[in-house]
Amino acid sequence: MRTATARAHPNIALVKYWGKADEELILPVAGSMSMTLDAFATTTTVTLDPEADEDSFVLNGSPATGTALARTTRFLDHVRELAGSRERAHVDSMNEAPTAAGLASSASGFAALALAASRAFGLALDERALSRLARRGSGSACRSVVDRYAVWHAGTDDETSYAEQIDAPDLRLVIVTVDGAQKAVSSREGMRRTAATSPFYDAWITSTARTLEEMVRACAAGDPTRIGEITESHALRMHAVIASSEPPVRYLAPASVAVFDTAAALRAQGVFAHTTADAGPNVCVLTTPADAERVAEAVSAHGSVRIVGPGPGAHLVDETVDAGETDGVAR
Ligand code: 2P0
Repeated sequence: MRTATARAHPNIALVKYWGKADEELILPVAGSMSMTLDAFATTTTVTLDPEADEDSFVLNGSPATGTALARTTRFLDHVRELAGSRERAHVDSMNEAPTAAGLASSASGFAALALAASRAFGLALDERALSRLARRGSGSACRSVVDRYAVWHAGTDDETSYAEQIDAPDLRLVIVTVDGAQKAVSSREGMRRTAATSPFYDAWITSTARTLEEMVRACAAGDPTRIGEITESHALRMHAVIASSEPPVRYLAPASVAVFDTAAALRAQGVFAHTTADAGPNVCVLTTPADAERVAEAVSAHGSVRIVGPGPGAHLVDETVDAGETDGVAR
């Protein structure tokens, strides 16, 4: 029996991904940049089952059905194609992120699944190939393959669209959970709507490409202040282009906006605090290790807080191949 277990963490983009150039391959309209977190891991075990006619998927102890199962099967189809296999698999996945934290589990989920499934099916992918594979499950998952900070190169085809590590100063994110409610419009649907209806979409694409170049320069220069400024501007720009869709989508709640204001007030006092938010009401404040506690205390009036830092990319936890099947036990 072949089985492999892998772990991966969510990531928070400091330059955002919003919009696809190719829905099937999940190629983005522009590159993005993120911090892989040191918390909220997904741990996934993939076990090949030569007897089974279908894949099965258990998420947090409950059998998944419908869209969740269909997306996993579709992803495993890519892995089978790469491995030249027709075997079905059982996937067991545990997610440490509280649903209410609003952290997209699709990034950690597909990064962990890409690694566990590729190993279970006997593939030894390098980081770039693994990032490309994870991207097929969910765009942002390609960044969770990478340690600490990642740049996702938009690319123009399957081979050229992948994430790789980038050096950046040691920073922290204060995650503020302001609202546990499910987001009104999924990222996937929100992206489609923005692309189809926003009059500002072309400007979003061209400006994001430039912003990413500027972010890469700020990282290379080790300039945390510029990294923070770009982070907040780009997040607000993403929310602006989303809000300009028809019918409009607005992800930020009043409490989310209050966090932006609190961080601005802290900045005026010399504290490092720059705010970002994804496709939901929860907010992250980028700060330094020295200022993290102070920021967390100030924004705790708006929700529950958790300080996180840069963490590891997808990694293998365990792997077993029965003796006799191939070359024995591999670790
Ligand atoms: C990001 N988000 O860069 C942006 C910012 C949400 C807001 O990547 O359709 O779940 O699976 O490729 O990766 C969320 O989008 O979308 C996302 P799909 P994904 O983190």
